[in-house]
Parts: sequence; structure tokens; C-alpha cells
Amino acid sequence: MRSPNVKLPLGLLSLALVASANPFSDQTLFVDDSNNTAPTPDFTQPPISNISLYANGSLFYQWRPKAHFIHPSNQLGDPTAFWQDSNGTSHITALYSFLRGTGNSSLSTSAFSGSTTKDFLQYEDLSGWENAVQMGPGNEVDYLADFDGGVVAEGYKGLPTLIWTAVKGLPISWTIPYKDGYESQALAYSEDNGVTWKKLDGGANVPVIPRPPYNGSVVTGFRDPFIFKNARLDSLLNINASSNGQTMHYVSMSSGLHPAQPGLPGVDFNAAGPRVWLYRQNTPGDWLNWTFCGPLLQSTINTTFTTPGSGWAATDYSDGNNYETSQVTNLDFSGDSGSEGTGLAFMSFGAESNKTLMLYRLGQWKANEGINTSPMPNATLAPGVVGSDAGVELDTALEGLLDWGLAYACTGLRNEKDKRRIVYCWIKEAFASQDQTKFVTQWISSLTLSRQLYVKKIEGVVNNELVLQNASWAILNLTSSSGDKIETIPVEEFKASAASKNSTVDLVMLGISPATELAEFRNKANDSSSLTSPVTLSPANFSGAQVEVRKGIRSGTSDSLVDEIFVPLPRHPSSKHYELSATLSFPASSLRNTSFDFAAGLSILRRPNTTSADENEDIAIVYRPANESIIVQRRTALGPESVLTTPEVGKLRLWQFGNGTAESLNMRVFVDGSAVEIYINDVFVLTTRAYYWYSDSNRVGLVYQVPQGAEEGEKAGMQVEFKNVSWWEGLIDAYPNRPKDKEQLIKQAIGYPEPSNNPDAEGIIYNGTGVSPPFPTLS
Ligand SMILES: *[C@@H]1O[C@H](CO)[C@@H](O)[C@H](O)[C@H]1NC(C)=O
Ligand SMILES: *[C@@H]1O[C@H](CO)[C@@H](O)[C@H](O)[C@H]1NC(C)=O
Ligand SMILES: *[C@@H]1O[C@H](CO)[C@@H](O)[C@H](O)[C@H]1NC(C)=O
Ligand SMILES: *[C@@H]1O[C@H](CO)[C@@H](O)[C@H](O)[C@H]1NC(C)=O
Ligand SMILES: *[C@@H]1O[C@H](CO)[C@@H](O)[C@H](O)[C@H]1NC(C)=O
Ligand SMILES: *[C@@H]1O[C@H](CO)[C@@H](O)[C@H](O)[C@H]1NC(C)=O
Ligand SMILES: *[C@@H]1O[C@H](CO)[C@@H](O)[C@H](O)[C@H]1NC(C)=O
Ligand SMILES: *[C@@H]1O[C@H](CO)[C@@H](O)[C@H](O)[C@H]1NC(C)=O
Ligand SMILES: *[C@@H]1O[C@H](CO)[C@@H](O)[C@H](O)[C@H]1NC(C)=O
Ligand SMILES: *[C@@H]1O[C@H](CO)[C@@H](O)[C@H](O)[C@H]1NC(C)=O
Ligand SMILES: *[C@@H]1O[C@H](CO)[C@@H](O)[C@H](O)[C@H]1NC(C)=O
Ligand SMILES: CC(=O)N[C@H]1CO[C@H](CO)[C@@H](O)[C@@H]1O
Repeated sequence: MRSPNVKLPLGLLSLALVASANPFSDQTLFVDDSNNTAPTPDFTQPPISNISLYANGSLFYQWRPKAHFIHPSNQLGDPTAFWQDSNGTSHITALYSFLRGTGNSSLSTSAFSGSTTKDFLQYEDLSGWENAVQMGPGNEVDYLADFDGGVVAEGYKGLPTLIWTAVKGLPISWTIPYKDGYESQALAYSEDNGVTWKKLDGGANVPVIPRPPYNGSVVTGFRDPFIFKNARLDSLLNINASSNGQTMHYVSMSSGLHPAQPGLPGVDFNAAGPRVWLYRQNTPGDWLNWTFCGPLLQSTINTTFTTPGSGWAATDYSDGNNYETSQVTNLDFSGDSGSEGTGLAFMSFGAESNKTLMLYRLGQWKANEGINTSPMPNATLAPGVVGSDAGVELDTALEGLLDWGLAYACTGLRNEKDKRRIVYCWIKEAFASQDQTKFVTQWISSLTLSRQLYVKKIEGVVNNELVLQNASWAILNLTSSSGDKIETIPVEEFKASAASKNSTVDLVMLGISPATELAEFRNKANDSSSLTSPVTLSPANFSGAQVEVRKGIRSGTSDSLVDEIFVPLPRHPSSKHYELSATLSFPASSLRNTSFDFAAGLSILRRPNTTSADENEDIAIVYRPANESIIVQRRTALGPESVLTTPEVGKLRLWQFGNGTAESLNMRVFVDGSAVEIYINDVFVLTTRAYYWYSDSNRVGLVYQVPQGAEEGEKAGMQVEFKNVSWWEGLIDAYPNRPKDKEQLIKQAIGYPEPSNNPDAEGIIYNGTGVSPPFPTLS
């Protein structure tokens, strides 16, 4: 859970609150803004410069996705608490709140709600689209908010069991001092297959992991418990999983340690930094007592695993200050091998810094000394903490970005039938002011489409300095790897080994692709079109026929202008809901070659060429071989007063093979309202928002760009071939059983996100209005 309360001063929380509402129902109090005289949008004319001045609800349909998960409350946060029933039904849940909360019941005052899916394409709201809610805050254990949790299908009393972060204090942020007990980990179980959750002892203050492991409020956060099983951890910890017929369950806790500063609690500077802690059950089958086993992942503050300056984890301080939303499993070449413990160890996590990123690592689990692994001066175990001197830690082989754009808080589950790792992320909005704009759209955020993760192997890569970095790939040890055993060679060891004399190497990296089920977008398309023969573009085409040329356009930032050739596809989709794919071949000699500069890719959501350059609009996704970057340029009619228009940038390497060829670039782009997801070569994903304006911004085509004025400079190695260019329009309605009319879908309710069907409602001690209860004394 990313706490958006970061900048809220503590004092604000206890202000007397104006709204009074029945917090137990989202039906009772409504706003009436039907009399407003604000303008309504005209999508054939330029927009007003500040979209938050349009009438409430007037942009409801404009950017709303069709195939993406959206919560019925219309305000959604982290995906969380995923699990799969033994019959193969998956539960996809997300934190939610209302657009119009009471008091402190803002985006950070979250509750749990979701749906089931059988195919990762279509969803059934768990208790209907009008009140699809499973559990909310307000009891003694969680009187302010509920943050992310993990679920197992058979846990406490053999029932579906949720362990989640119960919040008693806000704000929480890595940028401010922490207070022990603000976040504790509590347990709930379900007697109706996850439709509702019952908190332990009716919501009494009996968390199962009450406080951070160390005394003195030294942490930066302590949340997002993720429950998992792992045979490799069992063997490293000498746990006989089947001794009493029960499997050992582990919990990863996302956290970090503050460096001590004058007057502020913290630990020795060298011990500070983000952490994922490992907890295990005291004994398998005991869901109430957990043993602290030290760090599962630890980093020094503001550092990265990747080679500094390389950019493979975006920044040299990628891992920041505090980890969040971790998920843990093992992956192999076909998918999720967590239960078996084979393949490579996998973790993904958010890392908070001044550029918060969603990262992953692959490597090997190795035994460590648990609580003695990183002795921390000035940090002693807190009362009641059971510590173990046997733990497990990730020995990292590679690190990268799970998504280069706006997607965050990714989590996943194992699809047991075929052992695939299915993952979803939260797609944040990118409005200049979300709080100002959310009433104009009357909904914010969605989850991504379903993705699948595995270990990807690329064979026969030229062995040169390009592979010799700590990066988002690792060199496979061909001697020790076979079948489901995957071992990699650290860069320095490789340089000193006989293998370094080989002319090629095999690389492993994280495979990320759209879930195979998304093939239905093509099978069920209501229209589609393909480019019948390959097209090659180069600077020579600036003077050719059948192309449109624009000169001096923004490449995304105002200070770098480009000249562009556009080749429209013969037909374009008539809506903004489609998949587009293309294969681009760049000459091997253009890769990392800075003696000339160009970029090529696709342009989407593009208006017919108008006479006035100001009224053009398009989004372009281009690869720039000189610096191996993917750039998403957003030249929308809406400008920075309304939406973020800075380009999204990611890094992608096209590998060179021993036979002299280079990898081609295979792009799949999903456009679903404002949600745009770009998948490349099953190793790169960038999710962003495209806030197009005009109703006729529907063209798609090929683009080729050079720096402004450079089109005379044609050189060998500047030709790009496009082939397999196709689109499939329609996508699939994620909610066939929800109404389509916005009047039914817009919730004007004012309230606290407490569900009326909360089985713990009688123990509610705080409902979001008035001064919150005093913070309890930690025993
Ligand atoms: C919510 O709590 C406030 C303050 O304690 C109280 O005045 C109000 O009646 C409560 N609302 C409901 C619906 O119980
Ligand atoms: C839109 O809704 C918000 C929140 O209910 C309200 O404060 C605002 O006045 C409304 N705006 C208009 C133009 O009616
Ligand atoms: C599978 O389990 C879900 C609950 O997780 C239940 O709603 C559904 O009816 C079950 N389906 C079958 C075919 O048993
Ligand atoms: C830790 O405690 C020792 C004494 O116990 C003190 O000398 C040292 O300055 C402390 N370090 C920090 C970072 O607070
Ligand atoms: C780490 O980086 C953050 C910005 O992301 C900064 O605020 C903080 O002071 C840095 N911490 C240290 C110890 O350098
Ligand atoms: C924080 O942000 C600035 C500006 O974007 C950047 O240059 C700096 O290195 C960042 N990181 C840290 C750790 O402060
Ligand atoms: C590869 O694995 C083998 C077998 O475990 C080991 O002997 C060898 O040192 C490894 N190679 C490198 C370069 O580390
Ligand atoms: C060198 O490459 C060959 C062919 O891929 C492979 O069989 C061999 O194991 C490699 N040598 C080392 C030392 O890795
Ligand atoms: C496209 O429009 C621009 C002005 O916006 C104009 O300069 C250019 O010639 C047009 N190109 C075509 C092919 O119509
Ligand atoms: C846009 O309008 C809102 C609502 O009046 C206002 O609060 C905000 O400051 C405006 N934004 C800009 C960039 O002018
Ligand atoms: C070159 O090698 C790569 C990787 O082994 C292979 O995929 C590709 O088909 C080969 N190309 C040619 C032209 O042989
Ligand atoms: C061994 C142990 O610590 N058992 C405890 C597990 O949790 C329950 C409920 O909190 C306690 O009553 C036990 O003593």
C-alpha cells in the first residue's frame, strides 16, 4: 500500500469534520451537483485548458476502459489478497474507497473488495456491482484503514484466511518518523468463500504480528504481508513440511530502517535501508504465532543492484528507502515453481524514493543467520517477538523494472492448473490534479490486464562487454543448469572463468507477457486489419510520396523537437479499444550507434492531419536505437495544466546473436480508453495513460523520426523494416453483468468505505467522522 497521505500534517487528521454521514452504507447520503453550470465537453473542438472546470461526470465515458478491472466504488488502489479456490476460481481484489469520503476517509482509508474470475478476462463482482465489498476498517484492530494483505485458500480452521495490515495511525510515510503499532498485521477468515471476511475475535485488538520486529520506531513502514509456501525455503530451514500433515507458510513483510538522525529514531547508518522481512509460522498449521527470521531482502539506502549509470533499474538509487507490496515465489522457464522451490527465486516490490519504482529481482535463496544476519546497533527485538537464528535471504542475480510506466503495487497468484504466475498491477492516473479532476470523470484508476511471469532464456548472444553488467539479465551456467535447475554466473566470476572464452552466452531474464487468455481479444475482435506487405522507412522517405510529414514536433519534452514521417495504416479502428501489434527490425549497426540518431515505432490515437498544427494529436511509441530507449510521446490536445505530458521512457536491449543478426522488436500494444499497455519481446512492459481528446483521434500507423532538420543525413544502417502490423478492435467487456449506463455506475455517495455487509460491524468503534480513538498502548 502506498500511503498517499504523505504530505498530510498530523494535525489535520483530528480537525472537526463537516460531513456527517452514515458510514455503514454507501447508499444513504448523496451529493446533488445536477444544478451546476459548468461547461460540458465538445470532443470536436479544442478542450478548455483546465479540465477540472468541466461538469462533474461529463468525462465519465471519455477514458473509461472496457477490458480492465475497475472497482464499483469508482476509486481503486492496490491489487491485493489474490487467491485461487481449489476449483480454479481466482479471487482478484483491490483496495477501494469512495471518491467522496468523510473526514480522513480519503484514498488512504481503504477497504477490501473484488471479484472472481475464471479466465483473467471477465469478472463477477463478489456481492453484486452495487455493493461489492468484502471487508472494511473501523474495528478496534483497524479503526483507521485496511492496507494490503495476503490470502491462502486453506488456513485458519481450514478456511480461506487473510492476513492484512490493520491501520491505527496515519499519516505513514518513509519521509517522516514512524510510530510502532500504526501498522499491525491482523487475521480474518471467510466462511462464505471470500464474499465476506470475519476478523479474529470480532475485530478486537489482537493482531497476529502486532508491531515491527525492533524497538524504538526505527522502521520506515511495516505492511503488506504476503503469504506463500516454498519448498526451497523449507529445505534451507530444515523444515519437514509434512511432519504433521501441514505445510509451512511464510509471510514477507515490506519495510525499511531509518538512519538515525539527531532527535529522530533510527539505526546505524550502514544498517539503514529498505527491507523485506521473513516470518514463518511457529509450527506449520498455527496461524496465530509467527517467528521473525530476519531479512529476506536487504539493501543499503538509495542504492541499486544494477551497475551504476547503466539504467537497467531506471536509477542508481532504485531501491530507495522503503519496500512495499512484495510478492515472493520461484519461477522457472514455464511459470511459477514456488511450491516446488525449483528454477530461480523471485521477488517483486515497490521501492519508495523520490522516484518510486516497481522492481523485481531473480536469484537464489540462501540460508542465513536469521535475526543475527544484520546486527543492528541501537535496534533490539521488541517485546513478544519470537526470533530465529535461521533465516533465508535472496542472493540477487538480476534486477529490473516490472513496469516502466505508471503501473505499481503489482501482485499475483499461481494458476494451479498450469502453474502460471498471473500478475496484475494498479494503473495510477496522471492528471495534473487528481483531486480536482476525479469528480469530472467520477472514477479513478483501474488494474492492468492480466500478465504472466516466467524465466525467459535467450540463447546464442554474442559474448562481449554488453553482457558484463549487473543488470536485468544474468549469464546462464550451462554446466550446472539442466531441466528445472537454473543457475547463473555472477559477472566477476564469469570474467575469470573458462566460459568467458566462449564466443556466445545464454542469458536468463524475467519473462513478462500478456496472459495467454488475452488471445481472445483477437479471436473475438469485431474488426481487424493488417498491413499486407512489409514497409521500410528511412530518411529518404521524407521526400517520398504516400507519407505525411510533420516538422519540429515535440518528442515529448518541449526542448527536443523531431521531424516525423507518418505512414497511416489503410484502415483504422473506429473506437479506442483495441490491440495493435508490429514487428520492427533495426539494423544491428544502428544499436548503440551514436554517430546518427533516429527513432521508429507506432503512432496511435492520431487525428486526421489538420491544417492547424495546434489541433493535431497523437501518442507515439518509438524505439531509439542510439540509446536503447523506448519513448512514449504524448502530444495530446490536453496540456500540462490538465494532464502529465512528459514522455514515458524505458530501456530495452535488442541482443546481437553469434550469427550476426540482431533481435527484432515485437510490440503488442493494448489501448483501452486511457489505459495503454505496451509489451515488448516478453521482457519489457510500460503502462501509461493516454488522455486523448478528439473523437476522431483514431488513426494508427508507422512513424520514423529524426532530430529536427536532420533528414538529409541518410546513412547506411538507418532503415527500419515494419512487418506483421495488425490491429484487432473490440477487446472483451470485463463486466458483462454490470450496467453500462453511467447514471447507474456513478456513485454519488458520501461515506466511509465500511461495507454494510461487514460481519464485524457491531464491533465498529470509529466510522470516519470526528476525532479518531486514542492510540492503544503497546504491551
Ligand atoms: C459516526 O461517529 C460519529 C462520532 O462518533 C457519530 O456522531 C455518528 O452518529 C456516527 N455515525 C453513525 C452512522 O453511527
Ligand atoms: C463536483 O463534485 C464535488 C464533490 O461532490 C463538488 O464539491 C463540486 O461542487 C461539484 N462540481 C460542480 C461543478 O458541480
Ligand atoms: C468455485 O468456488 C467459488 C468460490 O471460490 C464458488 O463461488 C463457485 O461456485 C465454485 N464453482 C464450482 C463449479 O464449484
Ligand atoms: C548506538 O548506541 C551507542 C551506545 O549504545 C551510541 O554510541 C551510538 O551513537 C548509537 N548509534 C546511533 C546511530 O544512534
Ligand atoms: C535517499 O533519497 C531520498 C530521496 O529519494 C532522500 O530524501 C534521502 O535523504 C536519501 N537518504 C540518504 C541517507 O541519502
Ligand atoms: C532525487 O531527485 C533528483 C532530481 O530528480 C535526483 O537528481 C536525485 O539523484 C534523486 N535521488 C536521491 C537519492 O536523492
Ligand atoms: C558452473 O557450475 C559448475 C557446477 O556447479 C561449477 O563448477 C562452475 O564453477 C560454474 N561456473 C562458473 C563460471 O561459475
Ligand atoms: C561454451 O559454450 C558451449 C556451447 O554453448 C557449452 O556447451 C559450454 O558449456 C560452454 N563452456 C562453458 C565453460 O560454459
Ligand atoms: C499535414 O498537416 C501539416 C500542417 O498541420 C501540413 O504542413 C502537412 O503538409 C500536412 N501533410 C499532409 C500529407 O497532408
Ligand atoms: C484548475 O481548476 C481548479 C478548480 O477550479 C483549480 O483548483 C486549479 O488550480 C486549476 N488548475 C490550474 C493549473 O489552473
Ligand atoms: C541467428 O541466431 C538466433 C539465435 O540463435 C536465431 O533465433 C536466428 O534465427 C538466427 N538467424 C539466422 C539468420 O540464422
Ligand atoms: C506458542 C505460542 O506462542 N502460542 C500462542 C499462540 O497464540 C495464541 C493466541 O494469541 C496464544 O494463546 C498462544 O500462547
